[in-house]
Amino acid sequence: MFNLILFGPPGSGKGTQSERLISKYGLRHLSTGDILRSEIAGQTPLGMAAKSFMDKGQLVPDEVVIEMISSALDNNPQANGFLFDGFPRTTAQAEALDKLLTQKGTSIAVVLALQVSEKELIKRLLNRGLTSGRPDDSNEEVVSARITEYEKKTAAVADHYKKYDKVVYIKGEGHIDEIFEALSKEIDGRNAV
Ligand code: B4P
Repeated sequence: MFNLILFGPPGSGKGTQSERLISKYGLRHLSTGDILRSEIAGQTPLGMAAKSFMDKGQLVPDEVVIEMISSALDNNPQANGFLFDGFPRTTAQAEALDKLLTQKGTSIAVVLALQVSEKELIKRLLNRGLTSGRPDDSNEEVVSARITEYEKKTAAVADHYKKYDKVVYIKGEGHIDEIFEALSKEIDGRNAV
């Protein structure tokens, strides 16, 4: 099994690059943002609870997303690997993920961390907000709140995996194809998929 975390601040290109990586490497894509948005669209109790946090640019509580990932892992016993996109977002989520993977006899192979300046992040998210209809992309205050949440709670996830020497930084600005090539090179270099 090859398990990869695509890491980075909101708007760094995680969703964009994930789509390409899963089609190249046949990994199972687990995006907590996508799962939450589909719960909201289905107006489930979980979705309604998550919406109030997401609309303000805040993280959804750990226990909710950990439970979602735990079910997703159980529901995909045949996967030859997972690409985690937007998860883990706190140290508690990272510790829970490590534990879940250990129980399945596997672990995270690498954390690919996209680096993008704050100015570019804000530009991309507000730009996506013009067409996506995502309430969290449409308001500069909410976009800034998401970046603050990232700095306060999510940046520490990289420190967690640095302890195990698993973090590789990739420049996330420039042409989407070039960034994809840089990410692919890291995966190919690990000869894993
Ligand atoms: P996510 O759905 O994970 O969204 P994101 O981080 O904002 O976006 P992403 O990074 O994937 O977007 P991308 O750059 O691809 O999270 C949304 C919310 O859900 C969170 O705020 C939180 O409330 C909640 N949530 C999700 N997971 C959670 C968790 N684990 N715990 C708690 N809460 C959680 O795209 C951005 C734009 O940039 C696009 O328009 C794209 O086209 C553009 N772009 C991408 N690459 C580019 C490039 N190289 N050049 C120019 N533009 C580019």
